[in-house]
Amino acid sequence: MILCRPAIASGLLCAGALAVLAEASIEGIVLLPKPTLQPAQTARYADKLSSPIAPPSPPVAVVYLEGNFTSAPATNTTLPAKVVQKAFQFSPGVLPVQAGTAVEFPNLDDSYHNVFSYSKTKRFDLGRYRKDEKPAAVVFDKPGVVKLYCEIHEHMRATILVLDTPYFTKTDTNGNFRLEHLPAGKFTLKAWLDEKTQLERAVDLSDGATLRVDFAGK
Ligand SMILES: [Cu+2]
Repeated sequence: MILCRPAIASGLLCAGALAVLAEASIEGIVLLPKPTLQPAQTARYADKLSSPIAPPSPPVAVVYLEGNFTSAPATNTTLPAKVVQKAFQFSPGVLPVQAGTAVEFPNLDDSYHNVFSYSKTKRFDLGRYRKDEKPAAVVFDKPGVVKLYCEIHEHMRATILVLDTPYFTKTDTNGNFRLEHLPAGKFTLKAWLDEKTQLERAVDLSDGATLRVDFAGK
């Protein structure tokens, strides 16, 4: 406040800075499952591919805040809305998006891929496409789980988690997460590990404070 006093003209700027400082944050850790080895190398087509199959992405959790937000932003994440195909794997293995987000599926391999999903949340089939082709982005308009597959390479798996909230992030591979620029109030913090494992905790967020929440498992 003292810093703001000399320049009345910058009053708005100071108010903005204070509003940012007043936002709540949550940080913590989610106990993640051990990575399981997919038998991708034994896929019947493995020796016919132009390059080796990369290992699948290690497991991470999606952490998000749910509740009634009075003035929520369109989005609060820095994660790109993209699932690439690279070295015959999807990357990332899990992509959280807010409902209404358009996701691109670029092919970075020197082979065809064919991304599709039969999930109830979103059904689509991009058909076969190469590196230099650009299939249309898919808009995920309904919250839920969308499982991705490749019609050509059956070992390829990924999940898009469509969320009804702008406040979400992913843990790192050690389970650490940090959610920032959150509103104050009472909400539910959820951790999504897979379709069978979801954890949640009631949280009471205060302006300017960082809450510590650890999900130690079921
Ligand atoms: Cu493929």
